[in-house]
Amino acid sequence: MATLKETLLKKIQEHRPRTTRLVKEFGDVKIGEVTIAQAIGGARGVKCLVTDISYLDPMEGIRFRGMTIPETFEALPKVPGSEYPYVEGFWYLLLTGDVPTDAQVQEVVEDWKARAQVPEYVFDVLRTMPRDTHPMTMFSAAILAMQRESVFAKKYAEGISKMDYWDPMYEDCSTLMARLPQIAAYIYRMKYKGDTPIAPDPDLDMGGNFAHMMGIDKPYDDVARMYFILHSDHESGNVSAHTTHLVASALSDAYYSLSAGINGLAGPLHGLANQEVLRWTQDFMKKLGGEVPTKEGLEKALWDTLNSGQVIPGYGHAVLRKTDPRYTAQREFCLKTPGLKDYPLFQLVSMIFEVAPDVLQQHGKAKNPWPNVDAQSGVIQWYYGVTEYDFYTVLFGVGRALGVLANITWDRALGYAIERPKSVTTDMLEEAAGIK
Ligand code: CMX
Repeated sequence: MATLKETLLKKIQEHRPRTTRLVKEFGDVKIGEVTIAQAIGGARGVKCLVTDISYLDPMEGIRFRGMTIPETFEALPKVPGSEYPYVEGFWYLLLTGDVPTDAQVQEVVEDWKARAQVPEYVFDVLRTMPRDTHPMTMFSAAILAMQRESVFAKKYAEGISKMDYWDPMYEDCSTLMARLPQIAAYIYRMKYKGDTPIAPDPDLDMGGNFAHMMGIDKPYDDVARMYFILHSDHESGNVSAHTTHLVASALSDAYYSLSAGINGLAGPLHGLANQEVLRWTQDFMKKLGGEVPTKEGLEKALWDTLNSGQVIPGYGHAVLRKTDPRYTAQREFCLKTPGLKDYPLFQLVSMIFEVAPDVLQQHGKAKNPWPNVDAQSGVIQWYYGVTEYDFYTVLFGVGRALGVLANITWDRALGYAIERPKSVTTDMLEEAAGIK
């Protein structure tokens, strides 16, 4: 059986001529135009990134390597006794585009175990930080602290060929993936659970081990697998993916790049929205003082938020124009899980789903009035005891690492250039508009 790395090399060698040919023979073919609104408005819709790891259709939602979320969950090998697949198998899929066999999944499981030992100084770094530091700051700092481990940085300094950059990048990315679950769980137990970190169990897969290190019983292992896979990748233009790609394009290694991407994920318009959703719903529940919320009360609270100039967290999207299938997948998990289905917080989130789209439509600003992934994810965590909602974005970050690290491995394999778009001045825009 070919190893993952051998399979990846074969895929890279097959793919390289396609990229080379496109640039050499068809480099002048136009795939879009840029308007003034796009230049000022966050480059929305500008096609200037390439990735084959995932694609986001505005009406359909995400496809990972061509597969929808239900297809992905269906196709990948499952952990025995669990309903959800191995995260390790999903990593194989993202990197190669192939659904792995059981044996191929086990290779990744074993490989990650061999790389999983988090250096002691990482825990020292975390312990030196004030305990009220945001967990995303801790997560990013821990990743950055490990930069001295980078095989890519070492090989680059030794003078490696461009054609081989992907290899040490793959090494760093695999090592990071193997270590992130323990770092995240350590932050959680140190910060919120009376400083009681739980050692990893080498017999468990990534999702199972994460649940174990969090100190949460089944089916939280399946929640972790589902959560990490759902949050992994959303093509290249979102802030965390784009930042990771941008930093890596300067040939910064995976540690520098992922740490930067995690900092972007920590923004309230991006990953932090999942914490904001819970904060918003909890504040709303508090105001009701234990009363069961009515649709009218909820509608008023939504308008109050909008009228005070704030966004409704968990709603809207830069690309999507329908309900996020990541939202739907988590909603379906809630509906099929006894206990969760009738859980008051889930009922409230479902009521927001009934009311918020109409309110946002009447408000008339958001191009997409439907919920995104963040509107649903906190409820599940809360139900399983993770009520410390400022930790939620760290969970997002562990999942997001799968996508962005697979992407930067391929960036190096295909020799993508250092990113350097061109800026213009306001004077130039006024000239282009013919008003100057
Ligand atoms: N509540 C209120 N207003 C909203 C809104 C929401 N949920 N979503 C968009 N709008 C507003 C925008 O703020 C913008 O207002 P201005 O014209 O005053 O600047 C207007 O509607 C148009 O925005 P848009 O084109 O529909 O959306 P953008 O592509 O600019 O932004 C996003 C996308 C996600 C940042 C935005 O919808 C938002 O702020 N949502 C709430 C935060 C959130 O859930 N983020 C998580 C997204 C998923 C993720 O990355 O994790």
